[in-house]
Amino acid sequence: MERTYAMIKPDGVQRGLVGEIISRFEKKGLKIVGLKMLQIRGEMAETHYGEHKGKPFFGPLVDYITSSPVVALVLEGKDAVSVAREMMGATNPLKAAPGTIRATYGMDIGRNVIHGSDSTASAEREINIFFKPEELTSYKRELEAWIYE
Ligand code: DAT
Ligand code: MG
Repeated sequence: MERTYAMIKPDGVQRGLVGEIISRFEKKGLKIVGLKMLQIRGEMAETHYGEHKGKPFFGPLVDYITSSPVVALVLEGKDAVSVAREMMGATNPLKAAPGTIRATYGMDIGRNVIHGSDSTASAEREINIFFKPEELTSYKRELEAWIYE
């Protein structure tokens, strides 16, 4: 089983999409093992988006992600990183596949509603930025046999 980091961005929270988005992950069969709302501040934003430092959209990206609370999630499942990314769709909502979260709810690359780790290495790094080990849970779901063969 793999873990990934997902985050409903400030626009998703402000627009009242938290429940709908979390519901999609639950219905898919991904297991929620970490969940909290937080306000991202300067240094945390720069650490999270460090790979984009120096790019023209970095400043606006940090302003956006720190502008209002986010909802942070750790999701567990078989190939959770790619499963969650597929559910989110391409970075630009206008290019995202129909039915994906970004295609369904987004209109602008700078307001694309959700973040998802792009690899298992990123997932581990990002989970550690936003969660302390004791904030993550480990539990058995009785319906596991109805989700996985
Ligand atoms: P993703 O969020 O799909 O992993 P990314 O890591 O390349 O995409 O970029 C992080 C965020 O930065 C992305 O969700 C939206 C913003 N962004 C990326 N490329 C951009 C661009 N060309 N113009 C404006 N914002 C951009
Ligand atoms: Mg990325």
